[in-house]
Amino acid sequence: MNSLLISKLATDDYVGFTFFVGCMAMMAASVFFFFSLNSFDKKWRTSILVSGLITFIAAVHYYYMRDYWAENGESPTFFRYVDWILTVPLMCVEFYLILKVAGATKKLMWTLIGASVVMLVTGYWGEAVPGSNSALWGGISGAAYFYIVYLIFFGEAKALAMEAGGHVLNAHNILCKFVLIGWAIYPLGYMAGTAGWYGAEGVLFGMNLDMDVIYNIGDAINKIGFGLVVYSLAANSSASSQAA
Ligand SMILES: *C/C=C(C)/C=C/C=C(C)/C=C/C1=C(C)CCCC1(C)C
Repeated sequence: MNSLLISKLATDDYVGFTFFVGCMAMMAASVFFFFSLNSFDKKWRTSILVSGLITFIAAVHYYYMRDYWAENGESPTFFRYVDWILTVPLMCVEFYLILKVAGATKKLMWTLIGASVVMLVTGYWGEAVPGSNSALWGGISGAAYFYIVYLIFFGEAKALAMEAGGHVLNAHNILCKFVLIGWAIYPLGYMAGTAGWYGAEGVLFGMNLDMDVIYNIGDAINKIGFGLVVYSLAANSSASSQAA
């Protein structure tokens, strides 16, 4: 095989299509975040930089995943989880960074990161290791996911957001919804891609949805959307501090 040549993409290859478009969207978002860096107050620059790093890391992984899919016609599970194990903890860092104004501790940041690593490692086990009990590992992963939801909706992170108030509270609340609704897309992809759920593998609730299409849609919504919430927080807050 000549890997320098672009593989043919069949017109009904939705998976290949979403890998391709996902790659472009992640690249465009990264350029957007990086170039906007200097237009905001200094205190927001790290947050915007992290938004750009999240989409940039995803862009590079999508470049490889697109290729992997085109060459092998199978799910690039390994690259997928390497992408997530880098980008999801960065999203946890994002919560910490915006709550720092209210005194968020590194301990909170590491607790969120720890829970996200448990969520992803157990998910990988259930998805990638042959003969593993996908439902059991998915359940453990789901527990870690709900722990994250708890911390940001009701726990320490929420208390800090309330203390910060204003634009920060507003942004925190929107990010919480991304985690509750946007991140819930992933367990659906997992169920569609592993055996033993509400149908045969590849079929979920009677719909024939491919796991990778679901994951790719989730990534576009969550990685770019998350970054845009932080972007508008920086824009709103920089604007009101200039007016003051
Ligand atoms: C940019 C990538 C993101 C935001 C990825 C998030 C991934 C998840 C929230 C995955 C969650 C899972 C479960 C809650 C249970 C089944 C296994 C996973 C790993 C798909």
